[in-house]
Amino acid sequence: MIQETRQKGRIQKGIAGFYEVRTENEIIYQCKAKGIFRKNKQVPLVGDFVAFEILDEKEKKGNIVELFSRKNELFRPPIANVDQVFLFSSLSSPRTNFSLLDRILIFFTYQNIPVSIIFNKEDMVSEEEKNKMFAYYRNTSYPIWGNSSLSNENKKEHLALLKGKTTAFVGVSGVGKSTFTNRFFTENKQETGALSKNQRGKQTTRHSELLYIDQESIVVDTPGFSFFSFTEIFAQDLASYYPEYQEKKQDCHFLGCVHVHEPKCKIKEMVAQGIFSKERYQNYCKLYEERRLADQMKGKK
Ligand SMILES: Nc1nc2c(ncn2[C@@H]2O[C@H](COP(=O)(O)OP(=O)(O)O)[C@@H](O)[C@H]2O)c(=O)[nH]1
Ligand SMILES: [Mg+2]
Ligand SMILES: [Zn+2]
Repeated sequence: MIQETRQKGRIQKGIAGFYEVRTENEIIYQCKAKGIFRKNKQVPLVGDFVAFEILDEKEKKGNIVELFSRKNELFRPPIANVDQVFLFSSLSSPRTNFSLLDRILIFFTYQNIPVSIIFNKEDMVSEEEKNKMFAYYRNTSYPIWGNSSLSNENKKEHLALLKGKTTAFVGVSGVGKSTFTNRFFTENKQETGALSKNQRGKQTTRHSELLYIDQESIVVDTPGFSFFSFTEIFAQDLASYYPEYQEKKQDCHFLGCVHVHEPKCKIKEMVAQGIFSKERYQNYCKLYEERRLADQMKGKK
């Protein structure tokens, strides 16, 4: 007799059309997604909350029949329902690319996903160098801290920050995301190590999966990326995704000030006073110009 029982769960892993769905009781079912999703152009993502029908209870096989609405989705890597992002960068090898880091920050700020910045490999630099790097984000509202994934220092504090949330670890390759992740697990370790120069002979494609510290505290170690672009954000709106500029813009003389060429601009004043980082501001101006040209191109089409 075929018994169809509906259950709820969350996709923790997806490989080649199969999805591992985990229930609240921590039971894992191997599921397929029926054709209805293809018709609706919906693709189930890791992190999705779903309903599925049990096809075979003994073999733990099922069919996903419904995707519940998403709080958010990341595209690179594709994950749904992220509560926060830990954005990793390293103080040394590879040294932080601030312009790239800003782009990533803008994207998550745009998506309304809280981001903390972790400067890893602090064991490799002097206190002075570290402070210089930290100064780039002075007086922004992003939580930011230094770390060495090689030590277990502050692990308790990190666990407290991860508690009850789904956290994605994001950042370019080689900054220590997987090493950091492995501190919280005794099994199912993530592969770590620097990429070879030509990237041959190394498995570089990995699937993101939900890793459960406990039933409510979940981390996602993501493969690195080195390029980040966004097309939805207009030049005019760019400064809205710099929290410290956004907070002060009402003190600019002109309404709709974008803090580039306008006189009596509060942001420029604060940069000149050294309250905000000059480098971050210069990178903002470059990005503004890049977006402005892109908007112009779009307008001409
Ligand atoms: N010195 C130092 N090396 C680290 C630290 N974290 C990771 N590494 C090393 O950096 C390399 C890349 O680490 P990995 O975790 O694979 O980076 P991922 O690509 O971001 O996942 C490995 O050789 C790690 O041992 C750290 O805090 N300090
Ligand atoms: Mg890794
Ligand atoms: Zn301004």
